[in-house]
Amino acid sequence: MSNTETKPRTKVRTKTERPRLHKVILVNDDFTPREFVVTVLKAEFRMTEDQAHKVMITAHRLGVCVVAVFTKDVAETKATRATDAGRAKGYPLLFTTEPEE
Ligand code: TYC
Repeated sequence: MSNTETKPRTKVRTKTERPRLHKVILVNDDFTPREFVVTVLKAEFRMTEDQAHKVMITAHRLGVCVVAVFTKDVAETKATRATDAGRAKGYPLLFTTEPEE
């Protein structure tokens, strides 16, 4: 009988990788009122009036603005909820997500 059998060994990982974060991106449009965008940013992303206004005006001027980063699930849920808040009022307001590099 052989005594040389070895137990399967799980690979030792010295480093624990963090889950990749995902950006929530606010997209500009020509129809959603500025004040409504600010209201949604405050409600869904817990921003102050000042922070929300800066993000809104950046998207308005440049076309898009990164709102915040979260884990994939949280980013997608927040982007969907914020987009739905606009849709409920008939606005084409859009929040998208993308993985961070
Ligand atoms: N451009 C819109 C307006 O002039 C305001 C706006 C800003 C809409 C940012 C969407 O992501 C947005 N009423």
